[in-house]
Amino acid sequence: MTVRIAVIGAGIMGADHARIVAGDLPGAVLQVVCDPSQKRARALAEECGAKDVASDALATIARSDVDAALIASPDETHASLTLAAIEAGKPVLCEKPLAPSSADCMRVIQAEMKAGRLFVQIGFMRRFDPAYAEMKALLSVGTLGQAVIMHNFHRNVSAPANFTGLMAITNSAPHEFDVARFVLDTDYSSISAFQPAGVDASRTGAPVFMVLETSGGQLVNIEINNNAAYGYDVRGELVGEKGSVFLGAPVHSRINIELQSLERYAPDWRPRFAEAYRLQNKAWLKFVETGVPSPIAANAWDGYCATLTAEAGVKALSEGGKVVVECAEKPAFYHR
Ligand code: ISE
Repeated sequence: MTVRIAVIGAGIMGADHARIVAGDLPGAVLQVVCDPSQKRARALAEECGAKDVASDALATIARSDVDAALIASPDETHASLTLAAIEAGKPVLCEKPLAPSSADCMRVIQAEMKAGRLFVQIGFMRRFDPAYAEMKALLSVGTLGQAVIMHNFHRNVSAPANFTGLMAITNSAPHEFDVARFVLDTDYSSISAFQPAGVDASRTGAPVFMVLETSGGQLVNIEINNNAAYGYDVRGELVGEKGSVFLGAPVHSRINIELQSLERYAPDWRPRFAEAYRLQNKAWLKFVETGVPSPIAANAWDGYCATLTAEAGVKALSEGGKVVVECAEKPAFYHR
């Protein structure tokens, strides 16, 4: 059975997912591209060969010719559209974050538990990145010994005009909040957040530096710099008692020119994590087909944990000092 997918949102991520569904997801068909801008929806639908276009997200999710929804609309719409998909009995891949507030994440969790089965996968695609997968594997087989510290750098070329200073924590850092939890297989106990004194904190994309403690006794540090200028650069190093492992980035060529040798940085996250997005979407399609979620994919509980940590990080930055990350008790429903 071909899975008929509706992509909700034709912005930067919706367009990327539509291209993956249309061109690199055997077993699926791009049934509908939905966006309030019909011009944008039509352009993407024509590019990808979608069967139809629409402007009403809720009506699209309810359509009888839509089997599953991929939500890539603005962050503040994610929770309500995910709830609609659960209500319609349709599996959903919801781009991060699940919701800007942990309370709205909890509404999704309660709806999914009431429905009695898992419907939701969250778009924390780094879990599928081969480098993070190798990092986690080396830790789990004991090569590194006990993990002690995880370093994370996350640099964008420049922040979009609508990016507020706090979105470094609420929009960008959730990737690290989730992937460090995933690699270390732990939760956070506290977070501290800082900004360089010499930087205008109100400036879009001002750097933020965070230090988190985990319930497993590790330290996780995260640098977010959304105006790094030189390239899209995500780095990491997992340090254990016996060794460490650096996060590698896919390099397809090295250029020798004018007495120099260089590698190019990606301009943004889409080419840097191209393989991760494709592996994530393939895992989601298998979830849609079988009802069995991928053991590594992020679910609604993971989405809640990332948003809760972001909320604590915003509090830590504004108040100073260490803020306790108080995660609710994980329901058995979400135990893998
Ligand atoms: C963006 O929303 C993403 O999800 C990217 O993966 C991340 O690198 C970027 O910082 C976010 O703004």
